Amino acid sequence: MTLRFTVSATDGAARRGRLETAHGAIDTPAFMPVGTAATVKAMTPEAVVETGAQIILGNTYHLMLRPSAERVAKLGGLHRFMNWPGPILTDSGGFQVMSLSQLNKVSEAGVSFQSHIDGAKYDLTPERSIEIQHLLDATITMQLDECVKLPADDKRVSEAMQLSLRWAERCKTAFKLRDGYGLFGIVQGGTNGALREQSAKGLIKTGFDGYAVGGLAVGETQAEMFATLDVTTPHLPQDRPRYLMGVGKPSDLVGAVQRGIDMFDCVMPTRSGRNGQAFTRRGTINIRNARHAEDPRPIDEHCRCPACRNYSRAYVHHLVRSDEILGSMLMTAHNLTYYQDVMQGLRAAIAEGRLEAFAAGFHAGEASGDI
Ligand code: PRF
Ligand code: ZN
Repeated sequence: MTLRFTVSATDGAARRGRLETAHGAIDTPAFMPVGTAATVKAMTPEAVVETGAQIILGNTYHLMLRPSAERVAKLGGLHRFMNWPGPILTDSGGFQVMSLSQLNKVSEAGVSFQSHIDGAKYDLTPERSIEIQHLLDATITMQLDECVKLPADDKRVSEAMQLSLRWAERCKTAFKLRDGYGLFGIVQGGTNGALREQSAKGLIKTGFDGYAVGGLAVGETQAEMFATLDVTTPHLPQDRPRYLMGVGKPSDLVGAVQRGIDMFDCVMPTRSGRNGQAFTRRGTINIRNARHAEDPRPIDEHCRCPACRNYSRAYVHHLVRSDEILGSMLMTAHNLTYYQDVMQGLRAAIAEGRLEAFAAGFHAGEASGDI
């Protein structure tokens, strides 16, 4: 195996593990901040490290358009380009093409689309996606897949899942084995258990270093997402990491870890932070709300982040309302720190066999409301 993954403890379906890569180790369950355009928005890499993050996510789609994979390679790869020496997982591009590009067309060969920046035409095949991720020097490369928005009928979901399986095999063939680097397959199949099982089995036959669950958090409820995980993770190998793509809010992370997920990424803490939403141990608050205008307390009394150690809600309220850059910086640092602390809490709880009590305490805290 090119990526070493060891599970040190389990609690129900949940796992406490460690993934060792060419760029460093990742304690799991892990949350990956999103660094779409070679930056975790509003954060220096040093500030990202300070939150506790051990791996970040980058995007094939954005980087192929600007500044181009070839330019990043010329400048020493993504790690050196953005000064993040740690592990980087890159998404393969297909999902972002569907959500961001103007005209796009999926065929057996791959996906063709027009850039959302200047309208220029591109073709993204499984082979080109892998080549781009190699040029970026991604620690973990994702297969190209097709993700269907829900609700959708089984026929549509099944066709996308089968196409993703054929692309998975082409990605595996194109992927160059290197020590400490890995390639993940992506399970598709919507909320249909039979399709999820078929997808997982097909991917396992091809063989990957890790298995992602894609096609969720695309319009279904949390209950439907959890039910889908319940019928998916049992079909995945115990000794390989499992990654739930594009998820989620804190309660999604807790529930998915309880169902055997090891890795997550989501724009929520960064994007909604810039927008004024702060995650706290007592649920979410909107710092733009007038009730914070003269509040001398920090966003979260129990938070170790620089925003909560040094600044009042009143000040962050003023910054965010005034569209000041520092408002985005402090809100992002806070939210990412909160997410990392939830993950740390989950890891400790699994190791000590008290995940159920941890989850109960988490939900009680969220429900208690801001005071
Ligand atoms: N596939 C890929 N990236 C993704 C997803 C997917 O299904 C999702 C779905 N939540 C987020 N990001 N390649
Ligand atoms: Zn904080």
